[in-house]
Amino acid sequence: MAFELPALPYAHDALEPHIDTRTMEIHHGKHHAGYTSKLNAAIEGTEMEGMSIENILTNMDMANGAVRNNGGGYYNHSLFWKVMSPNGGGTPSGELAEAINAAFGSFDAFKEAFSNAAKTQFGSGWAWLCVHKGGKVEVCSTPNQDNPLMPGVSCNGTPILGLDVWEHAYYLKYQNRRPDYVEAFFNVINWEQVAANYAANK
Ligand code: MN3
Repeated sequence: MAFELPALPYAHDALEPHIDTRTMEIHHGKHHAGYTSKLNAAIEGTEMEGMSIENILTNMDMANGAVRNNGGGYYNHSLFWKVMSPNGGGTPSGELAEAINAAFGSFDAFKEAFSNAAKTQFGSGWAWLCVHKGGKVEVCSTPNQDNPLMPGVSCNGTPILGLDVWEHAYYLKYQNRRPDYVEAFFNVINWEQVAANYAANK
């Protein structure tokens, strides 16, 4: 069964003014849709057809550029839409907050580490908050559509929060001001979803 573009869990304009409507329309309807259809084309007729996206990425041949780029793009954006919400922002609570405090000392220190990962990723890529088995969390970044599930990537664990820092994610509204986009992202983070991701993968 082929992968399908997941529906946005809110309207295109729901994240205004932090993420603008036109960017959401193009980002979901063109970019994510493109990764999805190209992933399907890349795995059609191979042993990967019918596997879960997590299984494909965890076991992939990193030399397979079509699966690496489009499988990463499919997975990364599917996570990205879910970890944002028009009712987002604020700070996490419960065991996720405890794990963040254990790793970084405070929420503000986590925010600085995550923001720095996003701002200093050269060119296109993603910033991540990942969880390791046992519950420890870590911040890292990856280039292009790579992610921590893939073998040999500089960080590992399971992504529970991701931020797209490709220019297509912010250029219409923020132009070259990536730091302003990163700051705005914190107003829409869906911490309930991130906590659910943490609980499911710790
Ligand atoms: Mn993108």
